[in-house]
Amino acid sequence: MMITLIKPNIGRREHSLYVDNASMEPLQLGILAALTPPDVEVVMYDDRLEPIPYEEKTDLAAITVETFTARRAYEIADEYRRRGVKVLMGGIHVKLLPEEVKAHADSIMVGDAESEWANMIADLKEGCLKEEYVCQSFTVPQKGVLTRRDIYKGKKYMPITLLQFSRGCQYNCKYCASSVYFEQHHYTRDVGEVVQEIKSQKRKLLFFVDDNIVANKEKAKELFRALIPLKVRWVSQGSIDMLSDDELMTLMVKSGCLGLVIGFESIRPESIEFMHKGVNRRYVQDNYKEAVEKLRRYGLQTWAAFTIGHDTDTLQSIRATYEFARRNKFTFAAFNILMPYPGTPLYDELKKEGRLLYDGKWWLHEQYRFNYTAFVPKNMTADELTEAGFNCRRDFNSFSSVLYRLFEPRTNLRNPVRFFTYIIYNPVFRKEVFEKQGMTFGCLEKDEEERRHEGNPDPAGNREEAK
Ligand code: B12
Ligand code: SF4
Repeated sequence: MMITLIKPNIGRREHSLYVDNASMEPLQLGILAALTPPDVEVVMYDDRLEPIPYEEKTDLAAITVETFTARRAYEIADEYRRRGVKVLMGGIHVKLLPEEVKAHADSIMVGDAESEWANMIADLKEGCLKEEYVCQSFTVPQKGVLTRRDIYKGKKYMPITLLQFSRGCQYNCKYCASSVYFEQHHYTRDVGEVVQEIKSQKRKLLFFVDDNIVANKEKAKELFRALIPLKVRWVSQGSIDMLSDDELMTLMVKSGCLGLVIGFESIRPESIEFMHKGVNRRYVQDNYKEAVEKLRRYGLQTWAAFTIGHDTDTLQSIRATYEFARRNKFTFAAFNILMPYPGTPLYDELKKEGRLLYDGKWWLHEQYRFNYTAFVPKNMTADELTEAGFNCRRDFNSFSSVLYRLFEPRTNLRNPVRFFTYIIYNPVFRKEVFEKQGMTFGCLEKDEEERRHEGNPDPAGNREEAK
């Protein structure tokens, strides 16, 4: 028996599927492979990097679905089903909108797969796959499951190992899909198992893809203590309230942390209140002066994440956000347009107020494009917000800004590793600003047809076209 695991792309850029130059290994598929009994063969195809060989014989196509990849995931699912192959879908979007996904799948799995994957395989073997598997969340996730990384071999991924220490987050920022998925819970893995997972592979550069690695500060300290002897370097995501705990920060740095994605979200206290981001309340008061100073003192290279388009934002305040990020010489920054992800309080609120665009289902709409505004903002038009977001990204990643931000002695110029991290990744993200803007969701049937007939087109060729 064989299972084909699929990671869908977002969509198309001009006439070819977008090729992501900076793709990372899809952790969820490595976990699904690890959960699969040895008598079942597993192959994995990553639609971001390679064509999907629909003609290859398989017993099940198991597809991971996020909201922004849903349209493409459905195209892939429909093609497999047209060929008589059974399709199973799982992932965040499945939990957010199970009924929508069901229309494209023989079976769906709702929630973290660990509790139901083996049952599903037993049913598949018996030929009685259920329409729906509802998983239970374990207080200790991924217990006894060592990610199978052999499925990534031979694919052009970034040389960084993805793993998790924890899942979820207890906060409830109004726009956050993860908060809905995990029902405002935070679960931590067994530290010994995390150490074992790190030792089971060769890389020293790690990405903990936790929603918030410091959501439980005492558990995080336990992890950081265990990381110190491993001499690894790592990055992750964390909420800004970590800065209130000096012991935590000292251990974090000692354990090899290079930097974190931190949700600054807004420089306006009223916007922080509007989005229910209580963890930022204290830090926004002095315009993050204390926070930025502390991050520099600890020598962390920060990826500052902002969301723009809140009812309290104006075009001027959005521009001021960009200026704040440049002035503070953040290593990287994201200026994400506020997105109404289904299932979030933000989505429900905008729906109630009749402010959703694209029939309320931007992720399926033919006219919707990546990084476009999907709702009617209060103090500007949707187009103005889209343009303001693009301008922030373009200007923050401009050559003059990259040069200006480099000269931060305690972070970007702290040592050769920091310097190279800065110098290598800033151009990658600059390129992404232009390549991703306006990308369609999904792939036209015509393109799919072309890809099938072309056999195995060289992804580098597509990349040339996408420039
Ligand atoms: C790491 C990460 C990234 C990485 C990608 C890493 C990679 N491998 O490519 C980076 C930083 C590049 C990234 C980018 C983006 N991301 Co991101 N990302 C994450 C993060 C933090 C972790 C994902 C992960 O690996 N989780 C670990 C695995 C093990 O968990 P899992 O996927 O949930 O899988 C479990 C279950 O869902 C289930 N399951 C999953 N798939 C399947 C499939 C089947 C068949 C079955 C049965 C079960 C199953 O079982 C798994 C094991 O328990 C999530 C947050 C989150 N908690 O998911 C956001 C998240 C997925 N990202 C999000 C977003 C919005 C984005 C961006 C669009 C942001 C932007 N504006 O640019 C971009 C787009 C990416 C792109 N393709 O260009 C949102 C998506 C919201 C949504 N509703 O879809 C999330 C949920 C964050 C959030 N707080 O809302 N991201
Ligand atoms: S702190 Fe981050 S992960 Fe937690 S709910 Fe808010 S946005 Fe989501």
